[in-house]
Amino acid sequence: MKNSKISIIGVPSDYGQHRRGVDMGPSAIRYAGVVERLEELGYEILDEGDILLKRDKVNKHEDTQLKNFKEVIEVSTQLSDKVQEVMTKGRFPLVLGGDHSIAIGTLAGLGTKYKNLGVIWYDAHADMNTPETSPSGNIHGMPLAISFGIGDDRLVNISGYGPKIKPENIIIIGARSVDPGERELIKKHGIKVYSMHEIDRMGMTKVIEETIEHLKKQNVDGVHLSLDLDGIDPIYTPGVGTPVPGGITYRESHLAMEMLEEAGFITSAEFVEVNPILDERNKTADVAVALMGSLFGEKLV
Ligand code: EXY
Ligand code: MN
Ligand code: MN
Ligand code: MN
Repeated sequence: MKNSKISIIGVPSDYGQHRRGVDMGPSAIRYAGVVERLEELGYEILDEGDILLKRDKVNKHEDTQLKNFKEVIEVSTQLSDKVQEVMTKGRFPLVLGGDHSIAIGTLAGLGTKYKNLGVIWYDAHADMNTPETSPSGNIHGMPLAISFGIGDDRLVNISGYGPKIKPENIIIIGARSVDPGERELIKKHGIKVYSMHEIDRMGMTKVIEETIEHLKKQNVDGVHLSLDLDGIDPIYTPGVGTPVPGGITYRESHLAMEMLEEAGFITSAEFVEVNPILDERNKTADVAVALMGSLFGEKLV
């Protein structure tokens, strides 16, 4: 990684979905040794601590069917500010979730600096539902659509502007559970998707080569990796709220991280959906930290 200074931002939010426990994700990832692992690689790590959340969760539905709407707005706004502060200090933002709704805040922060940001969305899901198409009302199924301008205006305009990213700069890797409304948006906006079908067929090497090539062609000024641990097969990462079988393997994921590291263009990252309550002996947090090792340049020899 070009930037040798990393700031870790914990976001203990479970507001984007209905299962408790994912708010403990940042603790589980710290417990799995993220700071030590990255320090070992020579990075200067600053743990910025966690975004502070009021735990007065009452599931107010307000004027929307979106769950915990107000809380998600609050978390996103705080996180966006924190990401901006970290970038001002010249540091690499490494965000630990929390459910995937936190990406709304991460991207809101990043978009203030990067006007042509590339986004790699490593996930079993497309996270492109809208209030109209969502089968669940869970905001963690919506952050990607929100970030390119589709969804509730108040979420689209977090930090006073929107959209944050361009659909042509998005690449989804690992998709295998896509809702009908999401499929339509993917077609309408020409979003690049490498589903499990393409990964099986082309192999991860080609998938990442094409991803890098595409983002370079788009002339992106930064690349954000948003890695949902449910993108990986639940055999390896059982501690997630919405597991989907038939996912990316552990080895393929390491290869992907290593190739992204070699490309040298990742400027921020987030690791989300780690839920220690659903996990087996912190396996999922361990995988998250192992993948961070590869993303930040760990080599065997
Ligand atoms: N597509 C489903 C929904 O919108 O409710 C499931 C979404 C899961 C989203 C996650 C974590 O990536
Ligand atoms: Mn997701
Ligand atoms: Mn997912
Ligand atoms: Mn490796």
